[in-house]
Amino acid sequence: MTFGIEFVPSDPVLKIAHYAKLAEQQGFDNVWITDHYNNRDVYSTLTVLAMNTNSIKLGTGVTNPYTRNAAVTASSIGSVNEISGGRAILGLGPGDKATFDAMGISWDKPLTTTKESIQAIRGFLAGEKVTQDGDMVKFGGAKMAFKTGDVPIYMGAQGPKMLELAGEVSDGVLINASHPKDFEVAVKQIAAGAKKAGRDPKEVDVAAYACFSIDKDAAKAKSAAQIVVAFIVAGSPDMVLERHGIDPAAKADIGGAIAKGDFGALMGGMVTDDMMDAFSICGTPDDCKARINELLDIGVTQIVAGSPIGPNKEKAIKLIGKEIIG
Ligand code: F42
Repeated sequence: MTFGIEFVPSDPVLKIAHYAKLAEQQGFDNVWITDHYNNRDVYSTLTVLAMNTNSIKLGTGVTNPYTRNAAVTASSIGSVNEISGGRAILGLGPGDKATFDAMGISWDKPLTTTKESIQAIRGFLAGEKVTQDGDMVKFGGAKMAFKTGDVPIYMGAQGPKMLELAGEVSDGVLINASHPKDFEVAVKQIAAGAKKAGRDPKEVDVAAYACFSIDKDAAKAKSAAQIVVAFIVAGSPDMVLERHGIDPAAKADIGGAIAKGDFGALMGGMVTDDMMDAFSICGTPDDCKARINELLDIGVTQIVAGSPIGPNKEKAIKLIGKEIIG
């Protein structure tokens, strides 16, 4: 098993570098930086992290093929790979529709676009001249002018077809989920894709990209994660809520409270314990360890501590290092 940590560059980059350095010292294997146009730029952030760390792997968690052309992505991640001495990982997903609407970008054929972009990026990273006439991604003989080195490609995926594609073509998959029930389903879909492509499913690193909150005081850990869980519930497909025995009607209530900024209602009972259990790894080190062990038994191979990590990020990173990784 490996351990990753996610940072959203809504914080200044030097602050993230401080946390990433601490995470490296505490034994984390990977740091993942999210990509949204309205935060600090993912590649600038990864570059600063590369200059401030020595061994931790550095990934986009995740970028997308709509705001950045596949050749530009290959050049950017190849640069991070060179600067970091071969520590880069490319995490790529189809992106977030709401963000693209705001940017005036139409979100057509996300699965096809992801698949064809990965095909092109693999070509660029291998130093090939890429000529491609896909449905969504086309190149007329483009080639990197420097050696990027080999960079593993991970996919951000939740849906059945995306997970199957990840099994077919990716080195790993970052799944926004925290509960064994979701991974039971996901692992089967990844394995089906791997089988289709004649691969051993074990070649695919299955990462639980989880809402994570740890503290010696379970109540503090819970209150730090409640708002994140509210957003997850509001954005989850009905099928996923039903899988966890949560009434899909709760989605509209929670979405409404988020829209009104009524955090009092969210924290005061609207986000139930069942929702916390379904959509976060949360509590004392022992609580978190118990959930992690359940996930490992099902086939998860990387645990990514995602937002909020804990009520106090620095303490939480040290606690994970000492009580869970160590
Ligand atoms: N998105 C960001 O924008 N930034 C981030 O930093 C980010 C981080 C992140 C980390 C982990 C993670 O798992 C996801 C993350 N995401 C982030 C979101 C990510 O980019 C994707 O939005 C998300 O993972 C995709 O969700 P999904 O797997 O449910 O895929 C969607 C597109 C879906 O609908 N999938 C369907 C499925 O079954 O898997 C397939 C739909 C399909 O087949 N579409 C056809 C096609 O070709 O695309 C077209 C069908 C037609 O007829 O039009």
